[in-house]
Order: sequence, then C-alpha cells, then structure tokens
Amino acid sequence: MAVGVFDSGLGGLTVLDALLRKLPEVPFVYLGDNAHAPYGVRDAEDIYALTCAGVERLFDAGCDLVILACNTASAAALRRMQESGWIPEGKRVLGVFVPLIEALTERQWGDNSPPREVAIKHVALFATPATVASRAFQRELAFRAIGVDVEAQPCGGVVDAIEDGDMILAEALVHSHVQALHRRMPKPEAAVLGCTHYPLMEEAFRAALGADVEVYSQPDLVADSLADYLTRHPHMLGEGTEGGYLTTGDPNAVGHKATTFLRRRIPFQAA
Ligand code: DGN
Repeated sequence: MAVGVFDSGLGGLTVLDALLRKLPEVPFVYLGDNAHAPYGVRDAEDIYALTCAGVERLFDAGCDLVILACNTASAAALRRMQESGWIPEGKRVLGVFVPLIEALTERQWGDNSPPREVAIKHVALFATPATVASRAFQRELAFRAIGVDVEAQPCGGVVDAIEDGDMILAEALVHSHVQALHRRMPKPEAAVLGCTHYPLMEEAFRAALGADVEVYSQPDLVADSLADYLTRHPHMLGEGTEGGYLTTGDPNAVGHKATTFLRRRIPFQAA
C-alpha cells in the first residue's frame, strides 16, 4: 500500500524529497492540486473542500494513509476532517504541524500527554496568510505546551516568487517579513518555517534571523515522524501499490516546474 502525499501544488515536493530519502522502500503517491494552487490566499471553506477532494483521490488510488504536506491545507482542514468523522474507517490523514510542534516542545513522536511548560518561550511562525489566519499552529501548540508566546508573520508574495523562479525577489521578501516580525518580537528563540516552500529559502531565513535563533524546517521532521508512525502502525503500510505523481493541472507544465523543487524532471500524470 502506498502512502499518499497531498499538496496544493508543488511545494509539497520539499516534504516528499525528505520522505523518499528517509523511507526509500516506501512507495509514495504524490498529488498536487495545481489546478487550484495557491491555497494560501483562499478562504477556509474553499481549502477544506479542495483538500477533501484531494484526499479522496488518494484513498481511491489505494492509499490508506495520507499526509497533508501543505501547511495551509493542514491548518484549514485536518482537525475538521478528523473530528467530523469524514475520514472512513481504516484510513488515516496526518498533517505537518504536529511533528513540528512535537520537536519544538521536545516530545516523543505521538506523545498525547497533557500540555506542559517547555524550554522555548518565544516562537516566530512564518507561513502563508491563510495559515496565519487559521491560528491552527497556536491551537495545536496549546494542546502540548503552556506559556509559549507565538508571533505569526504572514509572508505574502514568497510562494509566488519561488514558483516564478525569482529567488532574488523571494530572498528580499523573506528579509522584509523577518524585519516586520522583529518589530513585534525582537528576540524569538525559535522560528518555524510553516510553509512547504520555505525550506528552499532556509538560508535567507537563517541569515535574516541571526545565528542564535533555532530554525525548525518541516521536511526532515515530518519524515522522522512518519518513519516512527509506520513502526508503530505497520498495518498502514501493506504491499503492492506503486508510487507515482499526480496533478490536477497540466502534467507537462507541472513536471517541468517541479525541477525547481526536486532538481529533477518528474513524470506527472493527470489525476
Ligand atoms: N503548500 C502551501 C503551504 O504549505 O502552506 C504553500 C503554497 C500555497 O498553496 N499557498
């Protein structure tokens, strides 16, 4: 059984890249909803409906376990999916915030014990406008930690600049968003890169934030957490289904653009 990886478009390939390195024996089916990307500027209802449609497509492709690689989709849809009973018996959907928060709060993967005091007190969150508006990061953090001050910075323009291949503009935007954050929180101890695209700008974030800020980037944390999850839930990974790349957009154009994210041509197929 392959594991599904859903993203609004191409950004989730940064997460998939880490998953393939960590779990080379696991087949992954990636689905990018390129026809509707970007999600970061859409409203919550819209993101929920699109995310449900994408996850359903991956269930139909034979995946019992689906990772929402997209922060914007995780923020707007995951808890609602889990709590409304939308997810069919025997299927699981996991997101990208929990592994990040477990690392930030120094928990074991999957530790659901009550919230407690943690060492880090001031956290800067960088994410899309929709993720910031959802306050999902603060909500998930509050389930696990007490007394952490989060200052969230919506990073408008960064996703578009990266997708256009304009890394100079993306870097300039990162610096101005970090400056804006610093005006409200001058000394964060930790910074969270809460968007699939930002690992590609990690150096720019580190340079703007300064050496004494610990930067949490998702792909490797999500891969480590999934490896641990599959050890604890091996039945979620049967055998047989092959991995692949699906898109709701134009497979040729999407495959070409994907080289920015995975540094190789990807054979996308129509979803
Ligand atoms: N994949 C989105 C995220 O991680 O928030 C970024 C791209 C988008 O849809 N705005």
